[in-house]
Amino acid sequence: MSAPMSDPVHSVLDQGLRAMAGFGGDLVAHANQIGASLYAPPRLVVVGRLKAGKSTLVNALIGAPVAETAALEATRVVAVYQDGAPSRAEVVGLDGRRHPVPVVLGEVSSFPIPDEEIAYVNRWLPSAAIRDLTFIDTPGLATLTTKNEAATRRVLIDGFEQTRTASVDADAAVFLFDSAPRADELAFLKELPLSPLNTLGVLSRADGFGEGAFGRRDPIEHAAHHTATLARQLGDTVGAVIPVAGLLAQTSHTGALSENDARALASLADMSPLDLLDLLDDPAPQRVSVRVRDRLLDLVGEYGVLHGRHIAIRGAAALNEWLSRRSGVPALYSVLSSSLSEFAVMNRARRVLDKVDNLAYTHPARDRIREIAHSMRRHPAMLRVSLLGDLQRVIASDPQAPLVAELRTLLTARTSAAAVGLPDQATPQQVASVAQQRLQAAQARAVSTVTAAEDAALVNVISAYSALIGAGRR
Ligand SMILES: Nc1nc2c(ncn2[C@@H]2O[C@H](COP(=O)(O)OP(=O)(O)OP(=O)(O)O)[C@@H](O)[C@H]2O)c(=O)[nH]1
Ligand SMILES: [Mg+2]
Repeated sequence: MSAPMSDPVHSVLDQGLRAMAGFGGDLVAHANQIGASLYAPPRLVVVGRLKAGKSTLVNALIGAPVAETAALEATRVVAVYQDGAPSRAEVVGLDGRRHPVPVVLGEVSSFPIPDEEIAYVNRWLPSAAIRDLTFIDTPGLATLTTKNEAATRRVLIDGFEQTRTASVDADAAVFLFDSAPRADELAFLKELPLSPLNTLGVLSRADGFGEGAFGRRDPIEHAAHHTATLARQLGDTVGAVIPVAGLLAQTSHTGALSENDARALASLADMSPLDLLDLLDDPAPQRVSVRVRDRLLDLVGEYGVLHGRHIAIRGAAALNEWLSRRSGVPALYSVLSSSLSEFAVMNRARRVLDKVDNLAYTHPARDRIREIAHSMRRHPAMLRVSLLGDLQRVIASDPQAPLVAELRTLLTARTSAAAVGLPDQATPQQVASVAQQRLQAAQARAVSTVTAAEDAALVNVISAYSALIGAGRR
């Protein structure tokens, strides 16, 4: 294990694991193994309907064309992309066994075991883009190809409870919709063992939203407008919804676009939109060859052709910059690296604690391990980690419970004042006084709660208000 981190949550867990290793014997190996997940980057899984644009988005985020996105080729297995050299891959079987897979010219060749026996594929490649966050691409959820859906379910949901080795241990999720979410997708979202603060909605293929590129409204603006409605509908499953055109970002971020492409696109700049629309459908176009036209469509889609041709006059670099900005991926990235990462890190802390608990069930030194788990949990720095777990469990048992809003406020507030619903300029005494009222209300509710999840959550909510009262007195 490396030196303790400055982050208080990490320090608490690190010290606990060191104490556990101090008992010697096989506990050294256990502590190291659990510690490895503490120091690895949090894991973000990309899920959604078949062909929603998941692999395209993963490529755009990684900045390399590593995930399969061919129009006819669906993603068949769960793939975990992490930073590491040399570029290599291994298949993890449902039985937990690992098999190395040859990577030739950046491509993973065939798998040594049948798809049905694969839990996921680990893929390492040297890339700064995945240093702080590991990305997981998944087969699409669909009614037609239930085989693909089964592969995703067993590592995210079923795997979680039954065979823990087959779980990819996601800490956060990006859920892609390319239109209104379907009932089965919403059901899947609810089953994910993650809180809404760890889940981000993406309205994908935004460049084709509504009537598409040649419609009356700009599809990306239209999609942005629609995300507000979606965010309201999905409030108890996702924290926010962002419109994204992954294809535009994939082309820009992977360096797929050449100066020749920009020139070809610029040569269409003087056409009227109607003539351009004809050219896109024409089996024998005049201005450019079929091959060039189809390549442009593959690279930037109809939207990129229609609007990018004027930018392309300034060259490939300007076009790249425009594509990236228009794609919405930089905006997505900033959410990923701020709030979503923060909750992902907290979720991972919770997984570390769960692993210590599990060990206490099976190990002969169970009492000492349990004592360590207790002392880790009791540390004030761990309160937010507990509250995040409470949020997920309370929503799972009753999404309408009043505690949901209270937990969310406590978890997302940036100041003590905001944590009790006061404006930021409130004095510490005012904060303490409202916290006192909330504390009493929580104590009164603790007598009459409906579910075990609420019972457990109220204990932590009461601790949170007590801490706010204590801070106000100081
Ligand atoms: N116009 C446009 N096309 C996109 C976008 N994202 C993906 N596509 C296209 O949609 C098709 C499917 O994209 P993928 O990224 O493979 O979708 P997926 O969700 O990974 O699909 P499965 O793995 O089969 O479930 C490809 O032909 C992509 O080029 C987008 O933002 N805009
Ligand atoms: Mg895919």
